[in-house]
Amino acid sequence: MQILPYQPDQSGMAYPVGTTLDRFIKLKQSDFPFASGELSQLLRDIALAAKIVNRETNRAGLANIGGAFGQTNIQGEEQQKLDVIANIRFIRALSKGGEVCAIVSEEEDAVIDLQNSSGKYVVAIDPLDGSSNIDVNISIGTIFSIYRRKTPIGSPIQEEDIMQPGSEQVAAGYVLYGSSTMLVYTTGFGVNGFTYETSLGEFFLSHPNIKAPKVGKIYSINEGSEPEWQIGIKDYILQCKQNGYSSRYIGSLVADFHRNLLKGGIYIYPATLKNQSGKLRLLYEANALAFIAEQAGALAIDGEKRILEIIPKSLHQRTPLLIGSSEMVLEAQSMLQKSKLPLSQQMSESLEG
Ligand code: P6P
Repeated sequence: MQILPYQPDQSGMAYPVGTTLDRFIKLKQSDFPFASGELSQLLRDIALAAKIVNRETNRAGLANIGGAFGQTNIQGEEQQKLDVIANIRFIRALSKGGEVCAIVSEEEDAVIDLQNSSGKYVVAIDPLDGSSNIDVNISIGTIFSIYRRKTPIGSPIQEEDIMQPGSEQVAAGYVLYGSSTMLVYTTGFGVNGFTYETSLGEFFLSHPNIKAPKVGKIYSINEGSEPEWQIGIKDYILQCKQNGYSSRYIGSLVADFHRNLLKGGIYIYPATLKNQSGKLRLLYEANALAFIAEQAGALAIDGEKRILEIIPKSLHQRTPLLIGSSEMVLEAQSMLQKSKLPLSQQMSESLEG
């Protein structure tokens, strides 16, 4: 009888593609020498909620859960039914998992204190970003940041547990509900992407160790607000056009960010007259994507400084966001710095043309 050793054909892979998310989390747990598995369990809880939201998203057109919910959230944005469902699903999964003490959600005015005296982690989440695209079947996403609480476990939640700069994140990720559903996350040791196999109900490692190209030929910005851009943004986008770059903007941050991360490119949501601090929220959108970007060798700034350095001052505060390939972000930053005028003066000059 002949016995031959199993030879997996995974040449050069740090982790064999096809590894399930659960197995990968377990394999990577050793990155946290003193971890006792809570963060791993928390990541699994998020993945479970993502599977449920994925199912609801796919059924939206059939199960009468598409469309508007008839209320607006603290942002003054009309809540879509799936926004509300996703918010409930993620909060329920995080509260049942037992690892989380507090949640900041785009859909909730206040911080949710889970009254969990053993919870070590705080989660900031946008349960379903880009939800106005649901009715027209465009990709949407979930964005999450994970922090360790600062105050003693078991004591009342304090502002310092919540208002942490993005540099304090212990993990961050996004779920992209697109032509396939993907979960991409980092714990500070690189970025890995998992694709959901619906027939098996499992996420499988499909994009190990994602590294963003240092330069790309794609720029993502809403050209409709061009008259309100700062001069530096106008100059940079004009340069992109002169270089023959392609404009790709689908109005769904996670989808635009994910494409630029893989192919190279820059996404810009600048300060405008309508949104003087930008539109995107710091705690549960910009910080998470900035952590992932930097872990993948890309950059994320507010026009001047790293997103991850911003000290939050309010729960739902917004920030301008320039994120993507490092050389493109640096070029845009330098053009903003060249136009030394203060933001308001830049924009009024820009409006005067
Ligand atoms: P605008 C969706 O509402 C979102 O938060 C991002 O997903 C998207 O990139 C951006 O806003 C689109 O905003 O003003 O260009 O429609």
